[in-house]
Amino acid sequence: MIQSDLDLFGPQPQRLASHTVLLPGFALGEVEALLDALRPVLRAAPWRHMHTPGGQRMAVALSNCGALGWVSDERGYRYSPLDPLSGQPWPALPAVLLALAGRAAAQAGFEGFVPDACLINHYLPGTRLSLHQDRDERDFGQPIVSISLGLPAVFLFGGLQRADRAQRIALNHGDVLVWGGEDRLRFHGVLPVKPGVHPRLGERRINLTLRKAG
Ligand code: MD3
Ligand code: FE
Repeated sequence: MIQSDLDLFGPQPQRLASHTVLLPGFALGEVEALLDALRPVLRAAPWRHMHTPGGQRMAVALSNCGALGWVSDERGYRYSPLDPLSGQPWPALPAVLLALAGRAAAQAGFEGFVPDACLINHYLPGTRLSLHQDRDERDFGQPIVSISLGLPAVFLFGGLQRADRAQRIALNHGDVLVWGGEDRLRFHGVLPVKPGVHPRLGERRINLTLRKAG
């Protein structure tokens, strides 16, 4: 078969670990619908920098939508039904996000994924996210679906121990990553975003993570 025949089907899913699948460009056809859905979410729940329990201002700005949103303050990390800025419930999870997450999860082998939380991260050039585990969700048996938009990033995909050697994986505009099972508690992070201007999003990277938190 010649190369152009393969390209007709686009890049293929890549299994990065036993229960981690990268779906290159999976969200590309829905970028405009996603951005349209995010606009009112971010109007109601604007970007903010939270502080770690230790008092450090986080470099990543964030917001949330869905029944639960991830928050951090001097009392700790947790999911909350209310936006601490407005005192109101977080904006609802847009249907386009819910549907995309369900299709991506199914493609990666997790049928029936119904997230109740979407953490929205905002990176300017130079912003990084240090190595951490996601363990504030109730059921680690549920996968997480991540959608990357805007400037590319390199994520660090580590092991179950902080000191385990991390793989470096490029995450580009429109890529979707799904991980669950035994990979759910791997340490991971994002290297400082390189300076650049994305043709659609400008000087930023946005990452959406869909989770079943409650
Ligand atoms: C999970 N966000 O919000 S998502 C987070 O790009 C978070 O904003 C990052 O980590 C971001 O908690 C990364 C993609 C990702 C990559 C590797 C992982 C999630 C992972 C490895 C193990 C578990
Ligand atoms: Fe994380």
